[in-house]
Amino acid sequence: MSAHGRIVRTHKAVDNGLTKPLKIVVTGPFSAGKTTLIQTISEVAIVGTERDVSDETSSIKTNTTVAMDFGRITFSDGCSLFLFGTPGQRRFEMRWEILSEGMIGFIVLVNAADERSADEAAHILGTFREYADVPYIVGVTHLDEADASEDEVMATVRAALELPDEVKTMACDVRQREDVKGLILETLYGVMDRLEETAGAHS
Ligand SMILES: Nc1nc2c(ncn2[C@@H]2O[C@H](COP(=O)(O)OP(=O)(O)O)[C@@H](O)[C@H]2O)c(=O)[nH]1
Ligand SMILES: [Mg+2]
Repeated sequence: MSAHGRIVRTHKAVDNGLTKPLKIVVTGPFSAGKTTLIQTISEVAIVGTERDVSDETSSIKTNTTVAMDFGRITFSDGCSLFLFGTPGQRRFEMRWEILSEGMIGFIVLVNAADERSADEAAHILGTFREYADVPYIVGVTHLDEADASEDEVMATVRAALELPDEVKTMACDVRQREDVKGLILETLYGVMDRLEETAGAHS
């Protein structure tokens, strides 16, 4: 089915009773691109709080997100998609569960140029899968800065995250709007597929 057809179907599903704003969580390790993804696509200001970090990560980046990032996309029929970005570091893990409440799906970002990123993402993915059995996709960022080829990086990420075949990995640069749209649409397609499977199982 065409992308447009699928989006229309998404809206129909919303009309059929999902009246609450739809929520997608964006997670992943430090510097994977969570905040950037939300800034690239969102129509409202980010409410995440940036503060200097004094630990060993400060040499990588001078700021880190200590509170969640928030974004919103409103579709033409007025229905909204809320995006919540998690703070990446493990010491904020207790907030993840609160953020993930009611999510319809989530996006895990992995930084291809940081060798620790995939293992850290595997830990985060494991934690999120315990919170809720919802569809998710994996976006691989910073491929332009990676030493290995895209194919190699993708294979490494799939292995590190032990992804089942049905879970998609997408190469993306979250500074690019089209890439972010692609990630969000894939996440929504996953949600639609799951709804169909569930409907099929009950009929
Ligand atoms: N070169 C490159 N930089 C990227 C890419 N994606 C994100 N960035 C940059 O990586 C930095 C960290 O991103 P940020 O959104 O703060 O990461 P977060 O810690 O996951 O929120 C920012 O300066 C982004 O502009 C990418 O694909 N390539
Ligand atoms: Mg951030």
